Amino acid sequence: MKRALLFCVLVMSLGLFTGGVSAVTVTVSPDVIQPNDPITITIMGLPNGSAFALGIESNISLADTIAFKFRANQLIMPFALQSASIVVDVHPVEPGSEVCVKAKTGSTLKSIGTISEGSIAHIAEGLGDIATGKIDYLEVTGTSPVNTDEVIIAMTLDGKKSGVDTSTIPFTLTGATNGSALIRIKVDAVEVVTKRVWIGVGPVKGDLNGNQRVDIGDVALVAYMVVNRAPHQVPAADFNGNGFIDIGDASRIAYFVAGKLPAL
Ligand SMILES: [Ca+2]
Ligand SMILES: [Ca+2]
Repeated sequence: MKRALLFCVLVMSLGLFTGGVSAVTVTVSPDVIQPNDPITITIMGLPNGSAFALGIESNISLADTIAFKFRANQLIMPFALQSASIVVDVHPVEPGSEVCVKAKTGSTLKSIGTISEGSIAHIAEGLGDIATGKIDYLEVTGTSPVNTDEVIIAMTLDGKKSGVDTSTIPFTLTGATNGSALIRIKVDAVEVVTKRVWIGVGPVKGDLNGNQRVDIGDVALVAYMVVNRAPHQVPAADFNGNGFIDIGDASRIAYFVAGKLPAL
């Protein structure tokens, strides 16, 4: 009897804790795309007045160029976003160079430029109210330091949602042709979905930062996981298969990157 009561209290408390966003379901598909294929976000039960944020983070490979351009194209917004804003973070960029963000909707083009501080650029700008319909593109351009393999770009579009509760947002990406895009959806500041969509080929074992290479960046990430400075990726980073992320996993990937272990 006591146990049943305890169970009821537990269920009710969980309900209270998750009550704010429990009705919202968001999925992102597919798992792997080819360049220019659409990514679709499906949203169910998003109430009006919710703070909705769509984050897209990607790594842009730079072969023989220092100029980069990343775009989210043809975002079909099924609802309006009131008091919308865009936040963009880019690194590394050439110190003191200009990074430009453009948002185009119909005949309205908003262009925001900033001069980087050191090798990091941060832009946060209000976009006013965005009506239901198509956003032609959100674009980030800039210049990286010479001899840079890749630039990491994170952009977030947010605003107060007004319109239909159940809908889809399709869009395409240009600029990230061989890597991945990490899609993050937050509702009322709570992350409801985080999904990595692979571009080109599927996931590479040991590639935890999604640039389709197993390198020093992944070694560092596992080290951060071990000291709880980064979210634990189980099973992706559990190389020794003991169910959690530990020093054994950090050692394995370090040895693998150093060429002292044939496979992870
Ligand atoms: Ca990697
Ligand atoms: Ca492990």
